[in-house]
Amino acid sequence: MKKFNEPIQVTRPLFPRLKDYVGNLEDVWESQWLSNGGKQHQLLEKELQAHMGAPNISLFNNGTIALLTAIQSLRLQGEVITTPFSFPATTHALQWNNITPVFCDLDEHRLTIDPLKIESLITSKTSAILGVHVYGVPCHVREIQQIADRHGLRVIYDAAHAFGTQIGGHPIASFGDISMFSFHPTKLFHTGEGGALVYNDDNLKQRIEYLKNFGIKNEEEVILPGINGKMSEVQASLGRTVLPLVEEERAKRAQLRAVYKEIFKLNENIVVIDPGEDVVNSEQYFCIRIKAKDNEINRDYVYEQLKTLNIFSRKYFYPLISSYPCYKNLKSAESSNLPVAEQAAKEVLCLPFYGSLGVDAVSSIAGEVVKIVN
Ligand code: T4K
Repeated sequence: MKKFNEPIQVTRPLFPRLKDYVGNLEDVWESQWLSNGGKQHQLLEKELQAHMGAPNISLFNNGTIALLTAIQSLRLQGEVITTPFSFPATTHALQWNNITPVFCDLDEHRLTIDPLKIESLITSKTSAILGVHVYGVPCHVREIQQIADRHGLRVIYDAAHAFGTQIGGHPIASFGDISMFSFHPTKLFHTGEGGALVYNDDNLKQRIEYLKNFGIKNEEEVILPGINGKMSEVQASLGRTVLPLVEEERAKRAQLRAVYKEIFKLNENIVVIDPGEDVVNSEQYFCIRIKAKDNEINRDYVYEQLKTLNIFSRKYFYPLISSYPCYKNLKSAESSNLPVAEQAAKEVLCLPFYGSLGVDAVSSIAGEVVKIVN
């Protein structure tokens, strides 16, 4: 076994050249304007709109506040059907809006919400479906929309991992009512911290813009109970320096994905989670499932063994959100209702995945994983 000299983390943010960022910051300093919809904010919004093929976009200070605002903007209430297999922010955003999350089990292959299990969870209180394109793998968007249309429900997607994902040539955010993107440093495209909502309905724009700015209409009128969701000029100008680097980074990651896949392809203990046919991959994470050979050689064993080699993989997303103390007493949180999610949470492992890691390091990490599981 070969130990890496330096710790290898699951991801590393894309860092533009400092002088390029400083160049953008000089404009900010000159403008003497640091927040509240300044020039950098306006420019980034336009650049992202073009890059993402977004009909409407609103920038935020992080993805979680963006999701809270999306839920407010659609006036959701009662119950929302969602996935237990995500980052805590997804469900917490419902709870902070006084909405009861109703956990739905997953599709075995995509690890996204299973459309065949949604309808039995709908009650007279259900107002929406909140799916997560986990690891950038798209939900079954067409089936979910059909269910929503049949029952008069809204659809929100947590697309935190799905910057650049496309289905059949359509940008991921063209599906559902609103999609939330995270621009945290661990994301392919980032603004240090940040996020965005992308949506088709032009009429939502004004309401979302009010909601993210305390509900202020003008100096004398506050018309909604809004929040502070504004992206600063410092964040926006960082985003403007990162954006031109994103496609090259995605291409490097695609190459690394191919290396991992080739090394794992004949191993029956390792299943690669892939986005499926006709999908452009966001290349946000590279995630596998470790099919335990016996009680000892399982995901946790692989995770620990990799650590001894200075390789820090992550168990995204273990534990399930439905097992958190704040949700575990909900009826839908019972393990017996979520067998696919329970099994996935025990098996998933995200391996180091970022462009500057390089092909040799990835070959070596993949080789070590194979040795551990064999
Ligand atoms: N929905 C979903 C599905 C999400 O995954 C997330 C966030 C959200 C909603 C909420 O969006 P935001 O409100 O965050 O915009 C990280 C991120 O903090 C979190 O944004 C992300 N999901 C989640 C999947 O990953 P942790 O607790 O794993 O972060 P941390 O600090 O352990 O970082 C992971 C690795 O990244 C480290 O091992 C090293 C590397 N790293 C991290 C940072 C921050 C760096 O190299 N440099 C850095 O600056 O949550």
